[in-house]
Amino acid sequence: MNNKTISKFLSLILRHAPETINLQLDKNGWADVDELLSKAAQHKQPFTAEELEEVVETNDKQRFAFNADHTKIRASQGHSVDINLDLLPQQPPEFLFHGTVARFLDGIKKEGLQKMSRQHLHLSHDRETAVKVGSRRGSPVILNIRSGQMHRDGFLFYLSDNGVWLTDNVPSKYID
Ligand code: HQG
Repeated sequence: MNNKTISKFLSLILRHAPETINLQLDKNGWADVDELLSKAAQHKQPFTAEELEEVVETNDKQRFAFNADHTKIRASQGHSVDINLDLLPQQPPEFLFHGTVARFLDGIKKEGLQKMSRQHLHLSHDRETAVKVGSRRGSPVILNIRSGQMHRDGFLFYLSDNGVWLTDNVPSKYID
């Protein structure tokens, strides 16, 4: 397997479907490295510890991370499986942005922004990124979130390793 194939395989196993090779992730998303190597080989996807080290080190988006002694590995974000990344709460900027589309605005006005099927609600630090997120669904509508005020009011914010701001929900009174 070349580096790209290994990286794609790791995304599948560590973010979405560890059961494909009968692997268990712990509650924080970590997999045992020896178990990953042996189960991948059993399922005809063999790669060595050295190749794994190289993929983690050279990955363009730094998608994966080892623990301190390199006995465990996990994806840094992007999970569909229910794990807790254990990120520490951070102070957000005064304003964050959320890109959505007009057909969701009634619901958002009524219930605020909800995380829907994901583990967190995703917010962007700049308008440009929010425009890209909203454009996935049609003509983008950009909402300004008063994240500084939310933080002062006790709401928790987290910053993913790839720069996405995460929170649980945004009540409509904080949306401009
Ligand atoms: C909307 C991609 C009605 C919300 C992107 C959004 C992002 C409501 C949709 C990441 C609502 C949920 C996340 C309410 C929220 N009533 N609609 N009360 N509250 N909504 O995909 O933010 O490629 O779960 O506005 O780049 O669009 O996957 O969230 O439109 O960072 O890595 O419900 O996904 O990254 O949709 O996208 P999503 P999102 P990846």
